[in-house]
Amino acid sequence: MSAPGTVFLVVPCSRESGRIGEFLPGLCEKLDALGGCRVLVVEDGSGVDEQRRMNDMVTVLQAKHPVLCDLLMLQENIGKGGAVHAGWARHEGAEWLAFVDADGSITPDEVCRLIKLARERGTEQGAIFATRVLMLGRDVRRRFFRHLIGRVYATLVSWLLHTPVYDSQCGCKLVPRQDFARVASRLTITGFAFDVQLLAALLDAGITVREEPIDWHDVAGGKVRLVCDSILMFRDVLRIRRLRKERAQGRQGTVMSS
Ligand SMILES: Nc1nc2c(ncn2[C@@H]2O[C@H](COP(=O)(O)OP(=O)(O)O)[C@@H](O)[C@H]2O)c(=O)[nH]1
Ligand SMILES: [Mg+2]
Repeated sequence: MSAPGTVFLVVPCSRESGRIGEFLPGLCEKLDALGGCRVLVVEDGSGVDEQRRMNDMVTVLQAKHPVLCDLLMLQENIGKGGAVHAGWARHEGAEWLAFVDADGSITPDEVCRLIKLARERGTEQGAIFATRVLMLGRDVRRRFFRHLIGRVYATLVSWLLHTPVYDSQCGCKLVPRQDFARVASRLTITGFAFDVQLLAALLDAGITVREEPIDWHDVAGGKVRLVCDSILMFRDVLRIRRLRKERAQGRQGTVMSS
């Protein structure tokens, strides 16, 4: 699948058999029609029963949708970031690596729109990060408290990493595979802050990242625990900042000693 514009789209899933049924069939239908895409659902450590339900669902859909790969089942829970990275490692030679959340907060039509945009721009224009901006012409429906926490987090990320990103956490991103390959060995965060590290690593490697406003609606049943996961994500941002500083100092040392 190495033709220009091909997309390998991972759907990370943790106990999603209840929600993904509303999203995956429509996504597969749209992407089959669009062409040049593969979809890989990654399920890690949600237990035997849940994995069987997911596997049954994927098997049934595969009969109708060539776009859908076999379910990737991992026994241990490795976090959203770990699941995306594990999925991307099976990229089948696609030009673009992408992920989208399983809950349908971003509709299949919006996923298609982003893929078309990536194809129009080409990989030379770098990665595309979806972003939730309440603005004319876009339909963003979020619960007030979630929106608030999201804005605080995004602002902290911008300050701490000196990176004017509006929304690092939105659940759909597309990255040229060649660009990802350049930074993959630096990506150590496997939890919900993995996208922040991906962003920082791409920018540090001189790769362009563009944010693209999308339509979004909150879907009930989210797995992010607002207090506990926010603390973990904040800790991870501090870790990313420290690793970045150490790398920059290391680079300076190399330049000075040469
Ligand atoms: N594979 C995997 N996916 C995860 C994990 N944690 C969250 N996800 C997925 O990440 C996506 C975003 O999570 P979600 O619960 O919608 O986040 P929220 O809406 O912000 O609470 C969903 O597709 C989840 O199933 C995990 O540990 N492993
Ligand atoms: Mg969600």
